Amino acid sequence: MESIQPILDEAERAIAQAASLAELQAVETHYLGRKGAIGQLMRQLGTLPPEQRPQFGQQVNAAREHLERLFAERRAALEQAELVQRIEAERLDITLPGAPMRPARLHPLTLTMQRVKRALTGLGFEFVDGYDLEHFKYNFGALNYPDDHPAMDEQNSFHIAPGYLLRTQTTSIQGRIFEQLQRGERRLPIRIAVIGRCYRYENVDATHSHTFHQVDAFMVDEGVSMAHLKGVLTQFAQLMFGAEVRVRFRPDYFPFVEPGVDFAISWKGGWLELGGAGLIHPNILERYGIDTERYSGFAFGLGIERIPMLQYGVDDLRLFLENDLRFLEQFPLL
Ligand code: FA5
Repeated sequence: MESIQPILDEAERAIAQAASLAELQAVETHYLGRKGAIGQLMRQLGTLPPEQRPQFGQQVNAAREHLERLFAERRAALEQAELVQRIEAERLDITLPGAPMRPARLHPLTLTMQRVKRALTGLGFEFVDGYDLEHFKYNFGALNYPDDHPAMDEQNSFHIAPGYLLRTQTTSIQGRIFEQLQRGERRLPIRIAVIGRCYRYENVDATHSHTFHQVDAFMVDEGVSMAHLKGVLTQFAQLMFGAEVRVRFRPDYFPFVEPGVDFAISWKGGWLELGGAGLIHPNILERYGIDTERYSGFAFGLGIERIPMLQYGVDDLRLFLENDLRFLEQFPLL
């Protein structure tokens, strides 16, 4: 018992001081392992006189069981402590704010085009998709441009391949629609509109860009006159700019209309040109087999960029193309 008690005392201290499961494991190996202190005591058994052996054996076994219990208790306590620690370390604070969601907004040109579409749809026009990459024949040929007409130089264009260019005007939809009429895919009367990008090889400045947007609309029916054109554009202007707005039409020339006008709205004491308009040239209607004794049509084409420039007081059209967030973030959230 004299040789056992000091080992027991020492082991109890070591167990109590073990601060982690790994440490406890090392202590356990030291005392209870195959070459441990208790094992060594057992090996002393053979050196004792036979009459002392049973008692010594019992005492060593009792010491081992005592230590085994202490180890089990300490292990349970350490496991519990480590669990608590891990739960604490992995704790989620569900009151923390989430990752910020950046609310979206529409580009000012998109907002404007949505409004234009709504206004013209309300006035009875059907929007169709045109083509950014267009045949020369639709962009110019179908629109009554004579082969050597200087207008084709005026609208310096981006030629992509022989016979193809980036459309310079959304008016290029007309020939396609008239062909659909000829093929019997549509029937008169028609009221068609198209909105989208146009491209011109042009010097860029505060009001002109190589890439910009237009909306075109045209109508063919019996007895369509300039009065209808003026009525539609007046209503359109009021829907877009408010009931107070006034409209102005002045004679202008485009090969595809006769008579042709330019169209302006009153703005801050002056007039602001939005685009061109007129009655569809009879040459075009006849070319597509439409009886001009019976039918006539009007057409207009307007630049889109001007509209948000007015409404938001933007003085440089290039801002719409540059996608500078400091500019775009000033527009309303969705
Ligand atoms: C036309 O493009 C004709 N197709 C309009 C038309 C249609 C007339 C139907 C008659 C019947 P114009 O080249 O003037 O016309 O352009 C119309 C509008 O597009 C201009 O008033 C302007 O607002 C806008 N626009 C033209 N070029 C540019 C440009 N480089 N940058 C920004 N806007 C432009």
